[in-house]
Amino acid sequence: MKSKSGLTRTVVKRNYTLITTDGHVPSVLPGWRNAVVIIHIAPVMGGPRFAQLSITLDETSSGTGHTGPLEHFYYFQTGDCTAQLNGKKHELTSGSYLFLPPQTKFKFSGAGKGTKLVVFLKKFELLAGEKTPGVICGHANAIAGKPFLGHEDARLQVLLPDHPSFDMAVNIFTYDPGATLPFVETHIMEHGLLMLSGRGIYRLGDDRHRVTAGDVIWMASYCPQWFIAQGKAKSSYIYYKDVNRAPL
Ligand code: UGY
Ligand code: MN
Repeated sequence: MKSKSGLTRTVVKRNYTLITTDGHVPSVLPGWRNAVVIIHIAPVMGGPRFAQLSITLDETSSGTGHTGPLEHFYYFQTGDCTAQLNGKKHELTSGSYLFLPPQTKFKFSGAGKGTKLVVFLKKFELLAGEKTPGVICGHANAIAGKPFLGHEDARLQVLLPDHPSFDMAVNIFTYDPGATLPFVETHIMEHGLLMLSGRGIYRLGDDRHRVTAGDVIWMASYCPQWFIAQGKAKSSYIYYKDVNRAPL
């Protein structure tokens, strides 16, 4: 979309970024062909310890590679496609998700036009005494939303096992209109977030921003954060956080 004002809701600060769709610029990601890749969050920003991407595919697209020392998480926002993981086939539809541990060979192909993936990448940290988790292929519809801290109007779907062998969590938070994060959170975990639907106000640090579907937010460790859902429809976001590891 062409701007005649030079204005944007995008904000880049030391302890958070809000990235709105009007500023997106695709980049090339090795291994991905005929795909629109947007890298929203990356360590080069100076704070994040992970990366968050969106990848849009069509019938001609493919993505091949090897996770190496990284873990990959893919959430299928819309569309469908086939993934071959270490040679084994998985059929993915809207709402499917994949967790790929280090040393996993992957190939994505056979996508429908407009298939959209949200991707989180992180260097996996093995915890002494634990095993590296295996591949997980799941669907958000199979994960019940549980009231967050007892609040029935703000429900959390926890997509990955709550187990110390995992060093990342990915959750979907769904709010009824008017529901809020119950308090202003300030914590060591950092977040990467994509607004999936709805709209509201996000408090980030000392600021408050209008947010809507398609917006991406990075919250640094200890960035104060709070959300209220606005409008007549439910609001939801998918978000990443680093978990289960010692600070030093
Ligand atoms: O898991 C979380 O820290 C979550 N409650 N944070 C958030 O939604 N900003
Ligand atoms: Mn939080």
